[in-house]
Amino acid sequence: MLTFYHAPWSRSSAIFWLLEELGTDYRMELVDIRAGAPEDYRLIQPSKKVPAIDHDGTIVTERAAITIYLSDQFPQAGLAPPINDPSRAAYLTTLVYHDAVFDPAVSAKVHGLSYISNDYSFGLYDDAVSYLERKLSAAPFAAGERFTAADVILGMGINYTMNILKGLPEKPVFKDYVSRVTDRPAFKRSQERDAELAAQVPAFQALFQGNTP
Ligand SMILES: N[C@@H](CCC(=O)N[C@@H](CS)C(=O)NCC(=O)O)C(=O)O
Repeated sequence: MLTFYHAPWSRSSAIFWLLEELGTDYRMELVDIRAGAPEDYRLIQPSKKVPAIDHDGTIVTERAAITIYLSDQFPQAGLAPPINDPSRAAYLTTLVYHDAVFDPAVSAKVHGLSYISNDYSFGLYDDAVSYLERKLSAAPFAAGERFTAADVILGMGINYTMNILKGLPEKPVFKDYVSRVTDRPAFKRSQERDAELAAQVPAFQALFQGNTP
């Protein structure tokens, strides 16, 4: 049994997309992070955040770890380069880079944090933007020539940061990448369902008044 702890329109939406790509059966457990997750959820996720998964009693937290774990558990989906494949290095690097560097650097930027690179492990926002621009100009996907689970995480991150948060310049290379990786049935399916789930969340209901998806 695979249980997915999720809150719509949150960082766990990337794992929702991943699960749809994998095509495996799972049970979704909604966590109302906007109202505050119950204290006992800390036994699943120590910071009471989503996503988390429970796979036959094995709990995995953190998007990068969940992505690596699930893509290796369900290799038939072909979303993870095998251990000896040269593209595995870029695959793993992208997953961890997205969560440990890009995501916090963007948060620091949008919250106006002023700092020097050496003070924070994630370094500078401008360096992250330049790196991703170079990387995605050199190859169409995060790990090279084909779509992998790393594109679920990076694609969701760039899409959200550029199009919703407005925290990333709308460079053609980013726009083309987002178009390439989101033009997939699993992305569209998970996004449609996520909007339906968001409409049930009291914190979002004002947004939906007269405009229910
Ligand atoms: N490092 C975590 C971050 C997850 C995260 O930030 N989740 C947010 C939703 S966007 C959350 O659950 N926040 C609820 C809270 O902090 O109470 C990961 O990558 O999985």
